Amino acid sequence: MTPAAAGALAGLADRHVHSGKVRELFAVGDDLLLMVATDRISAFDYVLPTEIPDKGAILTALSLWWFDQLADVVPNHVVTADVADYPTDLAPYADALRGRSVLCRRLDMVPVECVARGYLTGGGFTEYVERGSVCGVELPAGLEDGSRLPEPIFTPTTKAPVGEHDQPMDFAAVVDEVGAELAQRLRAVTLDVYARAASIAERAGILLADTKVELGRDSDGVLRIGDEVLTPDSSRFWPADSRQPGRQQPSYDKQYVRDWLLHESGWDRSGPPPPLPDDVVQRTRQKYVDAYERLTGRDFASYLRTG
Ligand code: PZK
Repeated sequence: MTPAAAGALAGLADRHVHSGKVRELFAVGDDLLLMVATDRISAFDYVLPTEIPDKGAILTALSLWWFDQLADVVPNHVVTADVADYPTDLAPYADALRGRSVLCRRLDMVPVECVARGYLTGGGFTEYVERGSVCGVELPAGLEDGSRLPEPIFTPTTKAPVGEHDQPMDFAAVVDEVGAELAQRLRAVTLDVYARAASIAERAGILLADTKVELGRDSDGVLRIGDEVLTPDSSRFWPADSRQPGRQQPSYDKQYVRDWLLHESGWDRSGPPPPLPDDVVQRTRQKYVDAYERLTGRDFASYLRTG
């Protein structure tokens, strides 16, 4: 976001309801929310001091495209992403919101982070090494970091407050939290979303290692998918042609950032990270554009022009 665009949003401060590391949420009347994706990027649990131009718009475009692809699997919270259709009191902010925001129904969110994994890595791999299972799902011996799982699994976590880490839950803990009927629906929907998305991504030469979805109920009690879906911020994408089980797979989007921070910047990880050099910014921006274009088959420049 340009400083002017960020400044323009200051007028929405009194309706601000939630800040994520890279997104902001505002109330629009009693029944709607406005989600705004910024150009901020996080790495190693820090929000970096440098933004990635267009990142918010790219991830918004990708998430909207996925919502369409998933519409017959699960309904979603989107009302409109066309700023011309936003309530008139948002008109002063149209330029700051265009392309990077979604007007959505306010849902009663389920207090469980719903994760599906088709490959073992990250916290799931750590848990497997320690206990032979992930979220109570027993797995065969001998799996490595990056192994494909025999079948995709549901690995829910608690929703930790900002700054804390989500904790794995087993299925019984989900039942305790939301009841048996909803727990079963959460698992089924999450695995259905994963299966549909993994098959679409595979056609684009991208492996979907795992994905996190946020579900909630609308005022009629209908379960809908909220937040953003299947972006590199909520999912792990790996290039299908270079997976090497037995080591951590390079991140599709953030690898240049991580490599520069760890090996070139001189940062010692004891405090906030330094600003990114422009070549790292530009190469990272291009990774987000590539992911959008490979997955959707659409041209990002034309999304910027026409929405
Ligand atoms: C909701 N978040 C996460 C945190 C963000 C988003 N449709 C909805 N109804 C009710 N609550 C939420 C949503 C959505 N989406 C999402 N927290 C609450 C979050 C910070 C910034 F943009």
